[in-house]
Amino acid sequence: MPALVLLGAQWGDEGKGKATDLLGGSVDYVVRYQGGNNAGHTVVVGDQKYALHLLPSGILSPGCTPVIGNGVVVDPAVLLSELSGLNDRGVDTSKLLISGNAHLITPYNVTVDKVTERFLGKRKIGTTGRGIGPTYADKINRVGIRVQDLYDESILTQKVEAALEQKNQLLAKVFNRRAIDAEKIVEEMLQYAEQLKPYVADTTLILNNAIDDGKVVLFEGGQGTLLDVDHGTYPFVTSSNPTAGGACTGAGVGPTKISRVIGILKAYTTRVGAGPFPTELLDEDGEALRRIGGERGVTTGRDRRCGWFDAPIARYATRVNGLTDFFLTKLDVLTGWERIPVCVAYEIDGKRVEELPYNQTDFHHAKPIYEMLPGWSEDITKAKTFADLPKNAQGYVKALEEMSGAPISAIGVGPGRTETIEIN
Ligand code: 2SA
Ligand code: GDP
Ligand code: MG
Repeated sequence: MPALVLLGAQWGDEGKGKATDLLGGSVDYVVRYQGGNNAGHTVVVGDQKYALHLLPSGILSPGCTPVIGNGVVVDPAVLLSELSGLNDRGVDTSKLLISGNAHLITPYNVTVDKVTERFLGKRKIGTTGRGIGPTYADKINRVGIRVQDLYDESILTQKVEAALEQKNQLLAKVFNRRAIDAEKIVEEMLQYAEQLKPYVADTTLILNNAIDDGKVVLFEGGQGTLLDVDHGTYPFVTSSNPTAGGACTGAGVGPTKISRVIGILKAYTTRVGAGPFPTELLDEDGEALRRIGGERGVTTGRDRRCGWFDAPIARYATRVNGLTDFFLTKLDVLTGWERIPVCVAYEIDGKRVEELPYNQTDFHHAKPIYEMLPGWSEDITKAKTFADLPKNAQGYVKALEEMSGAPISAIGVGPGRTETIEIN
């Protein structure tokens, strides 16, 4: 098992942080390959709770080298404050590696993100406001600033000036904002250069050598499959590729090196931000899932929208990621419902549709077709094996496995490291 990917099978917040942390002990490198500090991963270790945004969850496993790959967008101020927060709590962060090719989120990217959302009003995406989309836009427009640029002041100045040329016109003419001063931005970015220097490395070379040496490398996705800019519910997506292919481009590792792709799948569904969500519940069941599941954004504190499990989404995730297996999380949250509805297909314009439609309008019109599964009332948080689960909980897991197209290899029954059932 030299290299494996762990990613979200739905709209993010499936419990990837906990799953990565769980594997951390047997993994040599944990690599973030996309996104930035829009991610929010909660990891509970004993009585300690950690909220990670930019750093890979592997930073909490002492034997593991955490890596920020080239596909990530890095806000240097956030990174340094996350590192010092962990250091204050006794976590050793000295092994961190950051790709010199990763792009930097600059203050003007954050400004553009916020003013664009305000400008869109009712049509807004509901971004996290962390500058993610505008930074990736600069990358694709070839006016991005990379980590390596911090070490050449003249290049950095030229690049910041080039990036601001168009933006300042846009800010003035469209958003009625004052121009941003390139010199001030360069000055601020240079402040971070020395502090980040010890971590900057050729991460692609290091990771490929590690895999060739038989080391175990885990690629940790942020967000989820349906937030993918290519395969998600566009335009209500993030601006990167959380799907499995993103691990290759976002870390510089070929697909032939990856032998396992784990999809993290919540036993129900949540989403943060705007966009279609067929099984969304706007009633007391939705409120109960939010309350019992603690469904609140780790980065922005926004309430997550909640709904029942959606099997076409899980099948879609299996297909576009080539999933080898699933970790099913938060099964404990469903304890207490007499009957649990599961969406098995959609009705679109009067027709039954089994698979997630590629057409945006169709997905907006999709009505869930539910199958009712019997619930359970016993506390399952102490279950250590599949056999410890009540019959109906076993039946729920088996039904989801059958509908989702890949085997379930672990089940989460609580937020703690040990509250997991592993299935061989
Ligand atoms: P952005 O900021 O450009 O990436 O926003 C675009 C869309 O992507 C969604 N998005 C997320 N959805 C779920 N979880 C995310 N991370 C945080 C968490 C979210 C939070 O773990 O709770 O705290 O609000 C995440 N990051 C981005 C976002 O809601 C937009 O729909
Ligand atoms: P991520 O973005 O995928 O890493 O997920 P988040 O950390 O944003 O959200 C998942 C939340 O569920 C966190 O608060 C976790 O501590 C919690 N969690 C993870 N697995 C389980 C589980 O099996 N049961 C319960 N009750 N909580 C879980
Ligand atoms: Mg999250």
